[in-house]
Amino acid sequence: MLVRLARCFHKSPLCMKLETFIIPQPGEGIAEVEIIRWLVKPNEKVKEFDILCEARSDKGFIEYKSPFAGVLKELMYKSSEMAQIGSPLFKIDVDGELSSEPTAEIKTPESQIESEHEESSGQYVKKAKVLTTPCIRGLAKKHKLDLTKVTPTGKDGRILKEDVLKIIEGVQQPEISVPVVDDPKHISPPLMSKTTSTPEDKIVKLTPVQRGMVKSMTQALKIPHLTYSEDVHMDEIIALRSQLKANIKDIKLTFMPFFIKALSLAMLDFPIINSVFNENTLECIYKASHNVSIAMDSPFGLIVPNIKDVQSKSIFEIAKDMNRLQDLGSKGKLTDNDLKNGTIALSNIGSIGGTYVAPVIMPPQVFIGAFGATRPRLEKRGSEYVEKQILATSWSADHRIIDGATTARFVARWKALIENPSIMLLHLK
Ligand code: CAO
Repeated sequence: MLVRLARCFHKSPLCMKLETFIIPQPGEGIAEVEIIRWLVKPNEKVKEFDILCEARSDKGFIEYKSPFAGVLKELMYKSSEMAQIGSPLFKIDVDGELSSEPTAEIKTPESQIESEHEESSGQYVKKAKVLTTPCIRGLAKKHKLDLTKVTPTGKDGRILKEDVLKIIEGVQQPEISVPVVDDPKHISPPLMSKTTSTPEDKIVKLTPVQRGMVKSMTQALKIPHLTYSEDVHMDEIIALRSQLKANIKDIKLTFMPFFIKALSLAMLDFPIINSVFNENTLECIYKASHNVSIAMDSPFGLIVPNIKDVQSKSIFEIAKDMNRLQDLGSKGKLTDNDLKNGTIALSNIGSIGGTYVAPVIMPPQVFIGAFGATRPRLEKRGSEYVEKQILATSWSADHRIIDGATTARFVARWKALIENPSIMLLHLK
């Protein structure tokens, strides 16, 4: 990159006025961001305020816009690289005309993707596609390293320089990568390594989302948790959801919007459940807004955006918000606003499996609920056994300010709403 820039200056020192974009501080305590992707290639014209780059920090999604009009000349980071706050992100020639040089001279990380070929008995045999840059290919060639044996850690399976260096420097052995398991119930036969070498440990850098989790979970487990479990009959709400689902289009209506609305209604009589606790001032703030944080499993790890003002929303509005947050979460596009100011949390692991869990509170919140799978159970009614659908629920309260009796009463109120969903109708506005 630097060599290329020097060349441009050398060729035409007077025709280029380069302006450098420095990565601004997106929020307190953030030292770096992960570059998701570039939307513009070098040597393309850009206008002021064009979005050039998407990135994310542990606090959310960020778009970097161009403060200048001109020609984009240099990208300082590739997709999936970690970029330091305060370092240059890109350079723009603000007097720039499009270069007459072949664009191949200035390549984006995307345009550097090639497939790997191997010469064998005078023939070209196409091998598995390897995503990386020519520079890294050169490095691998120099060290006689087969790139198909390198475990990629970059975006979309791209091989980064450090992946190659780890092997060259002997930190890591070339290995066969194991595919990610999407369906936990599907068990593939084990991949047998052809080599006899002993397996090596692998050093994996945490993503911004995982780094956020390190901080928040360490903080959270300083809180004395009171964990409480209860079984809830789902038959009524299953029937109601089927009825409503048959009559609505364009919204995915799962059980979560009912759980969330019932939580909000139950909290009207238990305001301490929707409070935040300041241990320094020994004050509890009963929050007026019910901003319900939802633990979501995303391709980037655990994310916890919140649905704002649930107390004034219908079940359909909550479902719409859930759909929006799930969509943004799956693309890594949640904003700081989606993630901050939650007042209570829910986690539903039920679509994956499980019964009871010990959910971890997200301070300064003081309460969290978690749901396992709904499963059938035979129950005695008179002289007969009937099948009932049972949801296993677990709740954790900050035991410094909430006692077991309050927790039990609150959960009983929530359970009554789920088991008799028509009561929720009384609260419709
Ligand atoms: N019981 C019965 N059915 C359930 C269920 C449960 N507990 N949970 C989900 N389902 C059903 C849904 O109703 C849906 O069925 P339909 O296709 O018939 O509508 C299906 O399973 C898939 O649901 P979903 O998971 O896509 O949607 P959701 O609204 O139930 O949950 C979300 C949304 C974001 C909570 C969930 O997708 C998710 O990410 N869960 C994981 C949360 C997690 O990781 N928790 C751990 C936190 S600590 O690390």
